[in-house]
Amino acid sequence: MTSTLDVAKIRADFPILNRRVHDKPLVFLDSAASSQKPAVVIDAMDHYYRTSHANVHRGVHTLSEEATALYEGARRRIGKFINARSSREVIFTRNATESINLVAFTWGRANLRSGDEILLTESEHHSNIVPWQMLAKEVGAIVRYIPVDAQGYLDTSALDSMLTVKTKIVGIASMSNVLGTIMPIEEVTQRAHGVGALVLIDGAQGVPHLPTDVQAIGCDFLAFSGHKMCGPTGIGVLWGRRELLEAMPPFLGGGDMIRTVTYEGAEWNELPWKFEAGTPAIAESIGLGVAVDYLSALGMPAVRAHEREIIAYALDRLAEVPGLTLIGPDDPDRRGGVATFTLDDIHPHDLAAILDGEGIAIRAGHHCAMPLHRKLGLMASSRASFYIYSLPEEVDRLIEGLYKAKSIFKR
Ligand code: 7TS
Repeated sequence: MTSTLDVAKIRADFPILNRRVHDKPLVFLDSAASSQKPAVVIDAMDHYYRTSHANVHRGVHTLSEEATALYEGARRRIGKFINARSSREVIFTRNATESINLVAFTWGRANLRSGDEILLTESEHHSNIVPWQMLAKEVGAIVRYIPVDAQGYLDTSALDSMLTVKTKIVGIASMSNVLGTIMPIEEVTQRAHGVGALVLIDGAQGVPHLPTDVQAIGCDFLAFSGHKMCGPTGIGVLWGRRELLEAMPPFLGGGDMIRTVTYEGAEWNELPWKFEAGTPAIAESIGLGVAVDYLSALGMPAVRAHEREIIAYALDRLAEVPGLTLIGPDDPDRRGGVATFTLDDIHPHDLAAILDGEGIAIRAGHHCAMPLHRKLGLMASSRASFYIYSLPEEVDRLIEGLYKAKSIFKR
């Protein structure tokens, strides 16, 4: 297999990959939950704290100016990474979850009424279900779900009947964290706009792994997390179309998000700060800016090409294992670097524990997609997920681990 990325060189950038777990070289196959971090990101955050830390947007003093320049510089680079028209459209949040909640509780509360419909897919992460359910309960709206078929593809023919003038917003992940399906977000966006609905893309999985261009997609909101794309935890992004963000009320109130305050009331700051109440995650945003530079230098098309190769290899190797049932598409062109499966009747938690003994980290459980698991007739599944540092040899180690689990359980 010839990867389009120099994976050996990339691996040398990630200190944690030298670790041993249970005296075996670590095989980290849980990047869909959170990716590892290259030294440049760790060093940038460390350097910031050692040399330039002060609160942002506050002082006239040198350190505050340096911190503000770093913070706002990161915002600009993140905006370019997703091809935002303006960095004013890039709002820092804690994570994708908070970004989606922000839209549900500001735009949603202001615009949704009793009987309005919120359209999601059956494969959404809880983060793109629960905030909408909470909003729906509050305003009397209805949440509906576009079906996903047995192969893990979205049933776009259902859009004909499900998209109506009642539909006010469509929420869809660009890539499913369980099925791995790369979703037809451009088509869904076009058709949703056809009935006047807005579209929120949950890019928690898509943005780290696929080239993402908000102008090309044509969507209205994009939510993603820094920690799944080589950045730190505690920092996420909401991108939104400027006119929409301008019209939305703020989410949280406090310092930084105001222009003026009197004892009687307040006026809001301009974008993006209107949505950034309180002292933000400064070091984390700087770390995410560096992570975006790191991914941009590799090139997101090359990142995708590498993951396509590794998932194609993983799907081939997994298909050799008797008793293994793959969940999601078997076409690597339509699947990201996520391989979810069950193995005989071995509980995913037992399997994950056996693999951990071999130094292999996978995720077991419902992956925050309980409704999808219930629809598939499963309580839980096992998931191996890949990233820029994943090697075919690691897929081989996984397969060996699966055979070991089978022999322990005499399957
Ligand atoms: N949306 C999708 C599609 C996700 O995969 C996740 C996290 C989220 C939203 C929420 O991201 P957060 O950073 O706000 O927590 N997914 C997973 C996962 O698959 N395993 O752990 C977290």
